[in-house]
Amino acid sequence: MHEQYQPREIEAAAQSFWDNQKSFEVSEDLGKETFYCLSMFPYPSGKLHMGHVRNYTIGDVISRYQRMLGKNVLQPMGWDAFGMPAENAAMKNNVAPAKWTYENIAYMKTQLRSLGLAVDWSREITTCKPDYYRWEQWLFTRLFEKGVIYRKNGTVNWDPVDQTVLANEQVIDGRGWRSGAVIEKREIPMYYFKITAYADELLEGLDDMPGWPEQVKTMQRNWIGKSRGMEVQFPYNVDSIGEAGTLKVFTTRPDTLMGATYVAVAAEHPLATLAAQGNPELQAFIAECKGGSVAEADMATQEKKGLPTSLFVEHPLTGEKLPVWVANYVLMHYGDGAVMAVPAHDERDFEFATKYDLPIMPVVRTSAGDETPAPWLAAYNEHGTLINSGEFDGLDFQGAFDAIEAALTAKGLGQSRTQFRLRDWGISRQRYWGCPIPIVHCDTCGDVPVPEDQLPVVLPEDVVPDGAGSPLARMPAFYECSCPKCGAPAKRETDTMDTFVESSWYYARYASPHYEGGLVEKAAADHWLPVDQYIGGIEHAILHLLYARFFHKLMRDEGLVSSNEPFKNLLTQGMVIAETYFRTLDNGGKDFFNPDDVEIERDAKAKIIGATLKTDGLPVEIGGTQKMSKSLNNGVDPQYMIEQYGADTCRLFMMFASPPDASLEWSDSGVEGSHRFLKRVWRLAHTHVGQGLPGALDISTLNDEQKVIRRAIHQAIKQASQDVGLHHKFNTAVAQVMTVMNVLEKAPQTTGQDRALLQEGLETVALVLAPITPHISHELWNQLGHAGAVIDAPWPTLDESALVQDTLQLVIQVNGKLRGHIEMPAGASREDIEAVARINENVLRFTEGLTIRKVIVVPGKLVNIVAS
Ligand code: ANZ
Ligand code: ZN
Repeated sequence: MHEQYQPREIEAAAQSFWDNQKSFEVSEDLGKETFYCLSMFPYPSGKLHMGHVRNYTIGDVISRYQRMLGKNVLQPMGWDAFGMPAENAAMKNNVAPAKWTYENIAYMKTQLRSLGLAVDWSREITTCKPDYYRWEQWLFTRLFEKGVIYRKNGTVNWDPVDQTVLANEQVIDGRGWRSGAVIEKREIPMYYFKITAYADELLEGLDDMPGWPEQVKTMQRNWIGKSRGMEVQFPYNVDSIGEAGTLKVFTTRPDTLMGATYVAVAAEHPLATLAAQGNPELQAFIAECKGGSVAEADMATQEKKGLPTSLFVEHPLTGEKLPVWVANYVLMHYGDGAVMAVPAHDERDFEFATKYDLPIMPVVRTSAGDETPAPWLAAYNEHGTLINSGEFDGLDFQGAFDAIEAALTAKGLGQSRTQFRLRDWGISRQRYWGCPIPIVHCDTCGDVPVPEDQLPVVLPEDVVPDGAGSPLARMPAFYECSCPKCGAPAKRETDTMDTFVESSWYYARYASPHYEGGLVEKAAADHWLPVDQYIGGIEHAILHLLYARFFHKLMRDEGLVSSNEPFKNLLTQGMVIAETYFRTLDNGGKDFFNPDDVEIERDAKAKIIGATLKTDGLPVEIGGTQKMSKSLNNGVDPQYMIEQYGADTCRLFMMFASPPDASLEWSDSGVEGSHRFLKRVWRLAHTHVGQGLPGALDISTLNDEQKVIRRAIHQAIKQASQDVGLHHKFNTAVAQVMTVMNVLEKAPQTTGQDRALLQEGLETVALVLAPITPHISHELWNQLGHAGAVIDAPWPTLDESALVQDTLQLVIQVNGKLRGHIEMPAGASREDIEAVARINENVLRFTEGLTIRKVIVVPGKLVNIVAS
């Protein structure tokens, strides 16, 4: 054993041992309990960042721990390899996205390997390869035939200069990111997954998922957004053109119907189109609304604007005439694209009515008892007793809901309805680097799914996109084909799928990654699924996790998997954060400096109070800790850390600095501290091993001091088992190991028993650390005399008897003041304790001349003698 801790050698040796032994390749072992541990697979962006390192370390610690419990653990890894960054890089560097992606994968794989992950690399998946996306296309054709996927027009951002569709994030302040052109909305045919058909199941399933964080479930519930309400119809009659009909609106507050003072429709609403005929001002406004971004977040925050039409509708109960407005805050794709506006009780309507001087009519009594309308300062949106509502006055929310529903139903002008916020999932992307949609358009047969024996539709890999439209749409070699049904010349679909599709089912493919007979091999899928532990960032709380849950149900309904949900337990790891430093530029922008280039000054409490740039010595502003990112220039390169200190130090620091779900603040001194600790462990083991391994420990003949040491060892096992097994609190488990190390370093080493006890202590340290710092544990375990590898050793077992304390130390107080200690057998009675305390020499001294009035005994803790 080397005297020095040399992580580079130890880590290389351990890793090649695992590789040679194929230690982490697993198969369906029916004799063992399975554990499927999955970390969200990375996008191959170029190199690992600290967020990856944290994510994969957490997953690895859990995997290795579960293996030590005797389970058959599957931990796979792969690449979420389609997507826009590859196209952007391609345009910048004039290199094909495929080449760029495969090179990144190769490099990032060596990085991941250097972390020493217990990954079954034989199951590696790369989503941009035909052997993967072939099954995505296969599923697509099945779902298309079933009607779960359908085609309809969808709205996209259209860049009129580049002649291309842009993603929401490519539209900046309403303009194309490359061309700077004002973006238009365009309707084009797209494919949709009917996720709304599963809305109820996706919502209700959440009630039965105790292994998911509450916060994530709440986010999903809100996203699905089930609202119970009513559809209300407002009759109209446009004399000028002889058109009559009803305007349908969706409302969650039918109780406020008598307070509706106008109705508003979206710019795309047919009534808006009708009203705009011969009204150039309205036409211009509608065109303006149709421009801009389609992102809903922008719609919610933009200034409310509208124009009146010359149209009126009739109130369904009173017959009163209400004006029809076109308003930018009404969304065409929610509800019915129209609202009944109740300014007194809805914030958006209130803001709009105030701006355009429309009447405000309160119909719900506020908690302050207000019944009079103006001048209100805000809408009152709570439920309450109805006022100003004629026959409905005095009713509460539910009473009004029912009564108004009855009144509307009687007239055929309304009925209750449940509405979801969730919309069908449009998956068509007019991009190159994605999975081709397996459809052929035939003039006679329409949209024909590509037959199974003609799959996959292979994406050509040698294309360099130029940013102007989809390159596939300009490649006859790709799109020219014959109709699978009638054989006539036909055109292949040139859109590709949203990359969220690939990540919606990859976890299932890992069960049988090389299977060629189908998307999954049923037996393998049933063996491994559902995933026992899924780990990833909170940023995926909504879309990815919802789509994956949806896909699981689609696969279930295709008979591919047997479970209802894909991920039993979910751990959302916190962010990796670091200090930021910047200077404000003349144009108001910020110039960020890497923390490495900044000299900092701290106060006595280690709070940063000043910072200067190393190069010029001048002050920089302190921006506080924020998520590590390129734009804030506060990233730390994992590669550098691994080269400098070794993977074990990085892993230990990450696990020790905070629990996995909290944010982790990067600290160079924390990394150094972790490194020093591993050196201490090494040093103690080196000294111990150097003296030859001791004989067996005889626990029946331990002296008191040895018992205390052994208690510390087993206390740590107990605590660490709970921390890791029940709560994933690796940080406190590491703290336990540190406590044991303090004890072991001071333990006497005179007798054989002393040395045998240190052996037990060091073995415990190696085992408890094994999931966290697997390389050093691998080496220590062998050095401590074990022939087998530590990965095959079981998690240490607690010896309860070691925790039993024969004697306990009690504090002695006289009148509440500490006056000494006594040792008592653990099972001593109150009477015995009191008797011994009374004759203690300090007690005698401090009670001299006084009368003992009372003796308070807290067994195991203290004796307080009250004397006066
Ligand atoms: C009248 C009313 C009175 C409303 C009131 C609210 C409060 P959720 O809960 O999200 O489902 N709404 C309906 N369709 C809309 C659309 N296409 N664009 C914008 N807003 C729309 O919201 C339902 C409420 O959102 C509906 O209830 C409607 O306003 C509005 F005191 O109707 B409410
Ligand atoms: Zn045909």
